[in-house]
Amino acid sequence: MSLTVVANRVPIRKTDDGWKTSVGGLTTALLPVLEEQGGVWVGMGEDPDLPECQQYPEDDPDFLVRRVPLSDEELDNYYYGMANRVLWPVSHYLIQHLELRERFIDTYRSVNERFAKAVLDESPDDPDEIIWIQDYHLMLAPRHIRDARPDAVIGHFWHIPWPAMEVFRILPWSRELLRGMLGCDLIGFHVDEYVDNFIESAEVLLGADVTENTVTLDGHTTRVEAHPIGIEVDRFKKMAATEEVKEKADKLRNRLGTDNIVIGIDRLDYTKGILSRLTAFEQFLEENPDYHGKVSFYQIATPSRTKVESYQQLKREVDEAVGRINGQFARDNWVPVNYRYRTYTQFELCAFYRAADAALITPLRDGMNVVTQEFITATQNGALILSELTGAAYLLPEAIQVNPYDQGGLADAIKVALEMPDEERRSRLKGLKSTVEKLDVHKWAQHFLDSFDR
Ligand code: GDG
Repeated sequence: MSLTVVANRVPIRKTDDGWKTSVGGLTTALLPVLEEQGGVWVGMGEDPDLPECQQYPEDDPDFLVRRVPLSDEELDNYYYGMANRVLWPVSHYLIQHLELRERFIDTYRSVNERFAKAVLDESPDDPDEIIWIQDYHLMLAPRHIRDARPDAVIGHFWHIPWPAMEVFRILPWSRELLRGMLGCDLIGFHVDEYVDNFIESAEVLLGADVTENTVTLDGHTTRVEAHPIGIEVDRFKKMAATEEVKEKADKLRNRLGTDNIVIGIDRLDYTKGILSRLTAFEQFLEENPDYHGKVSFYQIATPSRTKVESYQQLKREVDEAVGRINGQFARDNWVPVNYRYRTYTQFELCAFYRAADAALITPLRDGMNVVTQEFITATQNGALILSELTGAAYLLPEAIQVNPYDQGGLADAIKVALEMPDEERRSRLKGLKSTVEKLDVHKWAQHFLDSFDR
């Protein structure tokens, strides 16, 4: 078998020492397969220095990186437009952020066609070849590939939620998008809820024949399965146990100087529930004066999609909320909310995970949320407060589960987490760690690829 990966981005970036692979869950999972079996990675590649075809590694190549060049205007309409202003909000049930524009779908169509052409140009027409497409940027590409190469083996993994059929059908192009996806042989989602939503969408909107996990349209059958993604457990475990991380964690605790530390780590994205988390923390402080001076909330928000207006607006709202809470409650040396709008290294993130008594992970919707798994792996005795509207919640019943829209419930959960008896923390964490070990990202990739044989 050889593999063609098709993703929005390419997995390499330029450094002073030449091209290097980038760090990230997907890259980590797929590169070992490409290195071992060879293949191609097709992606948009924003770096203008990247040639259209780049062998990697340069001196002794394992695989080819094929760049699909996009103009600024195409990037605006396909990526910032259709992907981030249409498919992202609708899939997370946040339709107040939806912006429907003809130019978004027009460009999305032509860019998807271009990706499909790059795949057809570079990947061998061979029955052992697997073409594995990633995520919501590329819903139409499978159909183009199927039309040109009826015997191709095509898979797709969808990293975000698939919404309820009644929400998906809001999109004027819902049927066309579904038909595009049904060019695949196999489609993976994180959990059964999204599988069921997808199958219902195909049945109701296209009149496809469906079973519990297949969809047949125009004589072609697509299998639809849950494949929950994991993290690189061993690497995270080792990193969390290093002296460097321990020292950083101790330093952070000393610097904050409070008995209790609660953390939040997210891209600054309206799906992550950062604002409602902050107001819940504010309510917790109002209701629990005993905790004044004794608890710090440390929120890291990594800059993301900064060109999109709703992300700029969210940044202003979060800044305001942090200012309001600190303005009302800070005293002497105590700052209740420590907010950092910047990117950290994974080492630094690991130190935050280790330093925390509790993590507040409360997205309004999230396909999986792997920060949860990173926290569980790195922490020694932390408590986890987790939104029930994440894919992770289905897999992690030992977390303190909350409805992120319930501010009072969230405020109560913070108290429960901080006051949880040691023994209960340990026992919950044992269950959480055991699940995360099984979800390892290498197993995820292998399991998805093996599924083509079944
Ligand atoms: C999508 C789906 C699904 C964050 N800040 C920094 C940083 N991060 C890393 C985290 C984590 C990753 O980014 C975020 O992953 P999530 O899963 O939480 O969320 P999305 O980015 O929305 O990912 C999601 C995922 O795809 C996988 O299928 O779980 O549901 O939305 O790994 O650690 N990493 C570094 N510096 C930062 O400042 N190095």
